[in-house]
Amino acid sequence: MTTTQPTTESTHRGRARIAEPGEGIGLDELALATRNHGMPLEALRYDVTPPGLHYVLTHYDIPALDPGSWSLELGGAVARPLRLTLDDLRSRPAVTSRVLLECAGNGRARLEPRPVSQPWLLEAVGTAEWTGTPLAPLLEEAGVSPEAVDVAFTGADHGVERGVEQDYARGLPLAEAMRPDVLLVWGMNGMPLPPQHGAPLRLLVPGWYGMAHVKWLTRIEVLETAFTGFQNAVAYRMRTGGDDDGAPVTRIAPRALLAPPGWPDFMTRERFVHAGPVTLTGRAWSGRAPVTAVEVSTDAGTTWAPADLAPADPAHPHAWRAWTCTWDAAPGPHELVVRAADAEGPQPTEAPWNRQGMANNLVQRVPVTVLDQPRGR
Ligand SMILES: Nc1nc2c(c(=O)[nH]1)N[C@H]1C(S)=C(S)[C@@H](COP(=O)(O)O)O[C@H]1N2
Ligand SMILES: [Mo]
Repeated sequence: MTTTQPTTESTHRGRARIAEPGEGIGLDELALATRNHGMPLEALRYDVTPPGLHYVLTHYDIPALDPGSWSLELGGAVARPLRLTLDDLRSRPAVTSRVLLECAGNGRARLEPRPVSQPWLLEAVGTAEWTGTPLAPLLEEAGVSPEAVDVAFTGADHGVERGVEQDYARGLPLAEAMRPDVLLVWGMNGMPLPPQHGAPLRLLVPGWYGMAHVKWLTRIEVLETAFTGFQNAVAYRMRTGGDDDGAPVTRIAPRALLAPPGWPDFMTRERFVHAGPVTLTGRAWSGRAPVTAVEVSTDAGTTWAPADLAPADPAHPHAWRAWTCTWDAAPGPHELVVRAADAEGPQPTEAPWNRQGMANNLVQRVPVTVLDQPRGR
């Protein structure tokens, strides 16, 4: 396997494609959508997303790795390079941490014009209990160079993206890699990490969008210069024009989601409820600052009412928080809208567009038809 080649805008062959006005989702996007599934929004009811309901995003193929012969290399600008087997890692102090993951492309499919990529609506999210060992003590044992700036994490998966052949790799600023809550993870929800979530070992960077949590880890490399691989320099940037560098995608922007109430139409997913009091529930989160409020509108955003937000749980600062409110539903069509705010501000009600459809935390809108006939079959 070749290692990741440093890539810049001028050396990669293809740019992310933007759909033509009115162009529907294509078979290429459908192929990605069937491989990379979202979390059904009714699963917002669980504090911890049950196995198989957590979203999955894999750029290339799930690699074939034998946990018995697998090992992790920790090298680069360190005094003492390390090679660690899974048993070596599991014999170290273990931590279990409840952490939400969200793909940076969540919400992409609703952008106009649509960036052609994994066409997420709003389901690219989940919360799991991850078990692993903190990374910082391993970096300390290896002896990080005082000149170090970034740490590069490379996965065993290999593919081509916009003409660039690569192993999936991401660079993380050293200060983030040294955070005590950054883990090397081998367990998920009390079970071994499943293949699709990065077995035998993945990185966990609480608060950051999904791309930072490198799966199928094989190599950690301390760097004295900024990492310039494709997934940092080209992908995962907030580009608006064709040539601007764009700010890097980092921490998760605030979002609230509503577990769609009532029952759906099979094809349109339109929702129906009976008139009367309806309990609305959902979750809210932010990776950049604590969530301060959740508001709900039942008239398409004209008026807003505060929801009851569960208090922050100090044991789980990077999990989502439940919210609830009661809606006195009158017969007729309604549009429910929810928005979260954190200390840095609320979710936008207009989509801020960028070329790759990254970090779009536009508010969720849920059309609901309220029926006045009594409940029955
Ligand atoms: N090695 C590797 N790590 C990866 C990816 C990948 O394609 N390869 N995808 C990333 C992206 S974009 C996301 S959103 C998360 C998804 O993690 P999950 O599939 O466990 O939900 O994994 C990240 N880690
Ligand atoms: Mo992602």
